Amino acid sequence: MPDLSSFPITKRWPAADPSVIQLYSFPTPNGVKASIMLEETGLPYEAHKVTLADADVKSPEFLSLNPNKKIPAIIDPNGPDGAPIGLFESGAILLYLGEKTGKFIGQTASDKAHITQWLMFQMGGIGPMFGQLGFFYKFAGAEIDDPRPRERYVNEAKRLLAVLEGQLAGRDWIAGEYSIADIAIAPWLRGLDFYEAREVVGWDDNKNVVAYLDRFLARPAVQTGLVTPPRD
Ligand SMILES: N[C@@H](CCC(=O)N[C@@H](CS)C(=O)NCC(=O)O)C(=O)O
Repeated sequence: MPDLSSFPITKRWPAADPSVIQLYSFPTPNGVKASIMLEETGLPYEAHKVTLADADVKSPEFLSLNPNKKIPAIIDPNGPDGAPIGLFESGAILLYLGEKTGKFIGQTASDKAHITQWLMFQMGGIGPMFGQLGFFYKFAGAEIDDPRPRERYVNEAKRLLAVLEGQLAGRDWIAGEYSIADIAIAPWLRGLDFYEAREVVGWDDNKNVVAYLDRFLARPAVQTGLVTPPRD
């Protein structure tokens, strides 16, 4: 049985079964990328709820695994070289689990490169820009009188949606086959609804994107991943 005692996070969130992947997460657009990927690959795992409250995500135990203090993070007891490995950053987790299983990362070198390209488009573009949109449109930033931050992120979200709309013309999935790029992108599209920002970004004008999100949400693994770990 693998020994995870060298990971201080396991003191606060103990592993019931240390032989399976330990997921530390909350069902947010970044968090569900990891749970959806674990569901899609069929890898055995155990999910621990780490809320966004400072007492959880900024606790010393959590930051022992992720010094950046953000979910998701994982420990794989059966890491490369037979040793346990801890990982944070949702994009890195998707790539790692993809490489581990050979699933959803493409078969040819060019497929892999394109899937990675769209994964990076989400990590560097959609995630940060939609996140700022949520802040300035719905959350604390909505109280700021200066309209420029809101306008900037609304326009940037519209621009990114248009990129997706074009790429999805004639394609079911962003890089051809269903991949980690879709697992990264689609939860953020769903997030626009949570931010109550669909109308302001012209969601309904992007027919390919609308159909794409429906297709994604219909997958059984996605439905389970979206509620793992449960909020309550
Ligand atoms: N680039 C990181 C971002 C992770 C992230 O922003 N996580 C948010 C939830 S979606 C979080 O933990 N927020 C808590 C906080 O900022 O205090 C990743 O993709 O894993």
